[in-house]
Amino acid sequence: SFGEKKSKVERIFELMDGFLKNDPTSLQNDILHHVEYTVARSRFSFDDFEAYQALAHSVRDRLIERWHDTQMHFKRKDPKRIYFLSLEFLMGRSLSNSVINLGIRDQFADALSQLGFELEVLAEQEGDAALGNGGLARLSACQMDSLATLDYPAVGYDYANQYGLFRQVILDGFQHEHLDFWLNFGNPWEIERVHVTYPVKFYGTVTDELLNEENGKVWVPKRTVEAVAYDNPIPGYGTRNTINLRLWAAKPSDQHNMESYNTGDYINAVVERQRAENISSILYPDDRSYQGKELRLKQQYFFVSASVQDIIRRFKDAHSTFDDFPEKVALHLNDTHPSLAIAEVMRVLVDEEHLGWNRAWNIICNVFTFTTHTVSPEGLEKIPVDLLGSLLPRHLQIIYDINFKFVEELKKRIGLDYNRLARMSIVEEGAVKSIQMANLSILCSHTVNGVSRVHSKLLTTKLFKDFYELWPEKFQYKTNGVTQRRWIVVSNPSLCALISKWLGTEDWIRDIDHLIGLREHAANGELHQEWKMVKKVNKIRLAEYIEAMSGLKVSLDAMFDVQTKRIHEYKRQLLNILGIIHRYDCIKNMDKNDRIKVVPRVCIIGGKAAPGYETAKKIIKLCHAVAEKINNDSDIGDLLKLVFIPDYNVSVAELVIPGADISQHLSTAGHEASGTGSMKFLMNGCLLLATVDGSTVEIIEEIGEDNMFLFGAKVHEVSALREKGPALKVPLQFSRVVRMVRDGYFGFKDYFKSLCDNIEGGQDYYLLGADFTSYLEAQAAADKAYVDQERWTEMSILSTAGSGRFSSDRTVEEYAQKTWGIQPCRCPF
Ligand code: 475
Repeated sequence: SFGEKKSKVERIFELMDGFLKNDPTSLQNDILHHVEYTVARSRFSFDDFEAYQALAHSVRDRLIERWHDTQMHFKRKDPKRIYFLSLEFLMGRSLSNSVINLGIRDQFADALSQLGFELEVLAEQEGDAALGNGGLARLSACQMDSLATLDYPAVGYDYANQYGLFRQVILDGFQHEHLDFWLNFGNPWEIERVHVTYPVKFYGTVTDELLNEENGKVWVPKRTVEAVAYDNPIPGYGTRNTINLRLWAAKPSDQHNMESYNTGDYINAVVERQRAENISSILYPDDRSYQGKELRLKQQYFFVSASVQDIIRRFKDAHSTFDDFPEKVALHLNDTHPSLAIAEVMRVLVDEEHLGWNRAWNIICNVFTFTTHTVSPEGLEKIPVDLLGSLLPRHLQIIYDINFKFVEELKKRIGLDYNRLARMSIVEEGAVKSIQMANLSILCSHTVNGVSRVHSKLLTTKLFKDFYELWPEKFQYKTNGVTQRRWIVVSNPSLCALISKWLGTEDWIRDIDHLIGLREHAANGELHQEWKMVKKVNKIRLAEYIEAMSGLKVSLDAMFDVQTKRIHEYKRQLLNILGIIHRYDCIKNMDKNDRIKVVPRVCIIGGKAAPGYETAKKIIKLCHAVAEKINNDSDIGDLLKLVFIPDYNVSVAELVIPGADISQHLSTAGHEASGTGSMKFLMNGCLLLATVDGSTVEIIEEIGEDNMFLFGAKVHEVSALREKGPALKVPLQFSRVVRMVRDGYFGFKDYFKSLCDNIEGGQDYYLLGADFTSYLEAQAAADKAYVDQERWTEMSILSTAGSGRFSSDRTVEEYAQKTWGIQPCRCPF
């Protein structure tokens, strides 16, 4: 009866009221409870790792509570949701971020200290969730944090990799890739949902049988894999909202390969079943090239299919017709990697929901949005038709049908310009006939985004010019941003406290516009003192890390000069190393009086190379070879040191970035779509030495040229320089340092030969020689500025003060309004 029900509900709420209190005793109770019953260690003896696990579970409980409230609230309000599909999320660690966003950091710290533990020490026990490669993947993570904080009804989707990005181990200066067993000790931040599963189907044939007059077809798949949901709650800051990152793990399906069982081949059937799990076992460690590998395609379809089923199930729970699907659903393609979702939604609507082609197509064109992170045509994803046709025969048909209608329409609009038709066609007729996923994504998305202004210009004038001319209104750009929660509050607590003190408020953590208020104090001597102290604290932390890692002692008086990011020729770590060789060479040739004037430097380089990228691996080796020489030269002492930081990942970045005085962003102009590392350094009061590329253009507008060190050819100058080929003049200093490498001054003469060949004799595609002089000038300007510590500190304060525009809160707000058409949906407290 109703009365009984009501009392049951009341009882439940009464009980829940007693849960999860945040006073020290309750927190300690919770932690000990998890030590005893979750981790199953004795409360009389548990180490830091076990304490971390128990702590993590206590935090997780609090996340789950808010997660439930948020999901219930979304369900009730049924707002338009943004579904963020991305093959990569580089989340890093969760503990510190969670307790800060939940607003219970200090309470936990107190509770732990009474138990004899330090929150910071326990936080170090956590492994990184490295489900991604580089910029694109970390951007997804920052955007999730902003979506949660700004109360947007968002869900992130990806597959659950068992091994994240490889762990980089350096042996004798060479990179080795080791498996990252990050899940071996369990992952308290994810919640297994054994009841949320969907079958994902592969292979097979499409019958000719028509389902209806509008081309619905029957696909008879041959293999089925089960997708099981793993939910990762993402808490917002200053809100109860906690959104979901849902990752799909592949499990063998009951229907899987039944035939083998029936033929009595039991062992093979079991082995075969194991293979299903391979789909979600590994992350492709390459962040540029596409090799058309079947496993990669399987991963893409696997996560896309499960996500689409989940999205449609949720929609159908609340709606009886698909007509309002576009009012309730925004589907975002984070690069082309998830773009099979287009064909999958089309397939479900036509073949399973029987909407008919035109109605389905109309829906498609109103729900998809797309962001590309690429600048070069070689970076565009192409899937060989043979591969797609064998794995997903029905999807290939659908893509062909979409293309046929598109090309017919196009002919009417642009006439029989066959070159242009071929460029725009989704199907590329080449040596290997393939599907151009970018063309598919542009055609089917109502909004196409670049990630900075320069990038957008390149897209509309070069890469996607043909499409831009057809649909200029589709093209937008949103300059990337990063979250100040992770990149200041979590990673730099001293700076966080200092900013709040001088602004007189913590509001900037949620509303970044306040940060600009620091500008008026930029010349204040008292702030300078405190600002320098904070930098020093962070430099000490970094210096201790360097010493623990490499045994190298570095001087805190030196300028800490950092370049950390994936290793790529276009990012020109080689230019940095050649600059360091030049600096070394100059110091060696100086007399005593001049040496006194040298500004001491600690040059720090870090980043992973894709395992198959030989040139990038040689650059890592060269860095070590040069470091070996310089660091062991007693003649040089503290004037110059070079350190390679291995295994650069999110948690290493959290340590390195706050400790940097200056950071380098050296991409040849026109090659970095945006760059987001620079924004993190900027927030941490680190000066930038950079080319005018990617989002540096916008950074200049905020910080001012006078407060940065800019150099190098501009985007519009690059092609003319390249055309000069061998006639391009390079400075003597450049030839001299390259010769040192060539002649074996740092050893490994033969091994480094190709690196030298790549940048000399008209081969210098990335223009290291052409930019060398202005690079050295920018470095000299930095040295000069560093001598005047007050001026330097002012520039540092102005860097932080001007970094507000580069918060992912601003980026996400723009996406919400101009691309996704979504509204905040705040969970009441
Ligand atoms: C850009 N990764 C940065 C950043 O927009 C930009 C590609 C293929 C497969 C796996 N990963 C990738 C990228 O393309 C990538 O990380 N791109 C980067 O995206 C965010 O700031 O300039 O290079």
